[in-house]
Amino acid sequence: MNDLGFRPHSSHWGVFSARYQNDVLEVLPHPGDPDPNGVIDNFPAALRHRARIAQPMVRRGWLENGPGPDDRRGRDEYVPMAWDAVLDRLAEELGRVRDDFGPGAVFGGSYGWSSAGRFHHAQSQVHRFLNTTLGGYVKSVNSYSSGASSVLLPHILGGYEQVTKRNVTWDQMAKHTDLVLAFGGMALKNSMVAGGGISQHVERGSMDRARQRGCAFILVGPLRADLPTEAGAEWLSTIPGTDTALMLALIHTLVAENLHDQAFLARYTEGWPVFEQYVMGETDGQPKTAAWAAPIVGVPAADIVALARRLHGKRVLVTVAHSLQRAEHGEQPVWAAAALTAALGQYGLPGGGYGYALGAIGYYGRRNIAVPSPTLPQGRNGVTEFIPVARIADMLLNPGTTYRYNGQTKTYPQIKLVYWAGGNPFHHHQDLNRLRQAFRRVDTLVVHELAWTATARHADIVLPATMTLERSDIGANGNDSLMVAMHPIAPPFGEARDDYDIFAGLAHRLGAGEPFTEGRTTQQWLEHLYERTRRGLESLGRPAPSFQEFWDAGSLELPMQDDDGGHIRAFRQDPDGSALPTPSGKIEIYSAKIAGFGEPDCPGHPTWLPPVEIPRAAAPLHLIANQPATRLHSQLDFGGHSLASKHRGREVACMHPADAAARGIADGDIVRLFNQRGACLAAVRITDGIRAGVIQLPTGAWYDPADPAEDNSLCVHGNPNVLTRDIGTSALAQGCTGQITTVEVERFTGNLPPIQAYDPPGA
Ligand code: PGD
Repeated sequence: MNDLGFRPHSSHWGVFSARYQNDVLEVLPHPGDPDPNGVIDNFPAALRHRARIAQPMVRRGWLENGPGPDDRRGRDEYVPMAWDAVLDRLAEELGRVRDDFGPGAVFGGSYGWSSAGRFHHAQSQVHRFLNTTLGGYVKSVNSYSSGASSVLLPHILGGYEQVTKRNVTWDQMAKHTDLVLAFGGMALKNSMVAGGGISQHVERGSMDRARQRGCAFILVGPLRADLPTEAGAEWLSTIPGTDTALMLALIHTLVAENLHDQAFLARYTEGWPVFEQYVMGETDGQPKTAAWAAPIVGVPAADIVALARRLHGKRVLVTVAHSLQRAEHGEQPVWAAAALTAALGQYGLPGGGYGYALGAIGYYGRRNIAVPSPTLPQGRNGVTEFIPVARIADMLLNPGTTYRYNGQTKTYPQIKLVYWAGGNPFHHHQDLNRLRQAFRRVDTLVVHELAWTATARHADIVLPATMTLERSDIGANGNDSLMVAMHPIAPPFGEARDDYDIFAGLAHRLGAGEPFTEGRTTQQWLEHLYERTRRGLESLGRPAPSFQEFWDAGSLELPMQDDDGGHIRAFRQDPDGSALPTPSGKIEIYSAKIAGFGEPDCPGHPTWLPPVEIPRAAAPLHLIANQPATRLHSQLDFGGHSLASKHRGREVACMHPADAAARGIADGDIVRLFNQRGACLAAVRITDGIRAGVIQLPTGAWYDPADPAEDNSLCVHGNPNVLTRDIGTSALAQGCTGQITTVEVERFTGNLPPIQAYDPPGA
């Protein structure tokens, strides 16, 4: 605590300190942060907002009729219940499902970012609880962030964590790179966030340093704001979802003009000749020339040829944003960029190579800490069944049916009970009207939440969780040197309890109190988790303060590993001794393994596969549904910083002047975006920073159906996931495809419906 009563705390969007006095919360960014994230300003208004959940609530239909599929989810009333009564009732229901159907009937995937503390990380708490009390649960694998790349990269380059977290750093870029070719850019709103908290936002400064040294940045994509002004980028405005075609054409030009690094390709890659035949048109009769790509990508052929020539002979860093792979055939741009980087021979050079997802999140492009950080052990899951995370609605709607994933044929399990804490599927999933139907199929949906999100409004049992500011924790991520003693800032809201205490209460009722808690209070857990780090420091001969010393100091500076370029640099230096962990030990431009899976939507080498959903008469515009700048996902959408970015209470969509004029839309108008799946309202900002034919609406505005009783009701607030399509990236990875869809837009002239998303049900 400082002299003014500010205590240290941390969030995914930055380390800060805060003071709560006389019902007023004040926050201050970490003094060592060169570029603090304004998202911390969501806290003051959010802490005691009416959207917070004050007491346990049970859906009336579930209370009256007991567990079972129910169409009233999402439009029913809620009945308050005392903690003891609700925990008794829930323990009984968990026992029923476990005894009658086994833990394989419980879905505990519970995806979501929850909050930054490593102990109260809600997803880890759910998993530990289900493992220790029920013997396991059906889990989910991969993430909504990187569904396609996390499956593809291990086949072609090595472990996902190695490729993203131990590779080219910002520091290397600032010192060595001549040209950054950024597919999808590196938007600061994304790198401002890092799971577990971050004390220094270095990305803007690093790009500034690189540019001042003479490094050129080329942004490829439909949105100019995807690189900060500090990068001074040239903008190659392209049609969404066409990067693979552009990459193939760049490779074609390099090969046709003999500018590709043949020695590198021969020594370090597997299967280049097969791929080259495809690029040159020898296998399918279509050379992937710049003239071929030009109409697909929406860029003149001469510009593509000029760009390819410009890449030759320079220290080039190729980056690919997560967003490119959060789309149909999302594996292809990730793989094609790997091939382009190989053709340039740049892997493993300081500041050169393939920075997959650099800038997508705050912990990429940094050094790694040299000691273990605190993590909550999750116990053993006795259920082996899993789904790729974005297949949740498919699983609930189609139990017993088969699907393909990473070379396997799998069967969706029959789920009776879904347990969710720390995530908001009505934010993160696609085709929300379909998701609504899916959640109606289960017997029981349990949600722990701090606020009345749409997910909470569809649950049968809603348990109020404390917000991070209301509890003690440790903030840490493996790529930031500051570990933070997160002191409690304010008392819990209403009757809210920590997720840990809720689970401990349930575990005791289910006869598994000791295995779950191991007899520890929260503070004893923190001390226990801290011990790993302390011992790591001791073994390095570093000062290793006791837990109490760390807690009193408020933070601890941890040692970092060297910036050594990771396994790709080692591979370049010694391709035999430090072979890549791929089947051939090399960069797989052609993968016999993937080819052997026989998936038409993910062949054995990077391939241009036109998307199924393209603009057409009924939906002529591409919609980019990307990450928001004023909040993390849907978290604290009711906070001051997030609300200030809305217009007339609606989320703001960006439109090109030509598209707006063609529809009689003016800046500030309210519009209706619609397609065959749903419709939502948004306010419009007209800008030439977006490509014509594209509209952009960020995610995170809380789903707010005009009439919750009606199916497919208009979302009056601007949640783009009522419009997005719920299909996997391909049969290889089955990743989320929420980034790109197609819509029509019209001016909304009716009476503007009120925003009700933040009002507690029945208020
Ligand atoms: P959040 O809004 O962060 O979204 O999806 P995710 O579900 O993670 O949800 C976290 C929830 O946890 C919030 O409701 C918050 O209140 C709650 N919470 C916070 N702390 C606690 C706690 O301590 N206890 C409990 N019980 N709850 C807590 C994010 C997902 O969305 C991601 S990662 C990506 S990358 C995807 N991006 C896109 C996209 O680009 N485009 C589309 N169309 N859709 C996407 N969805 C995905």
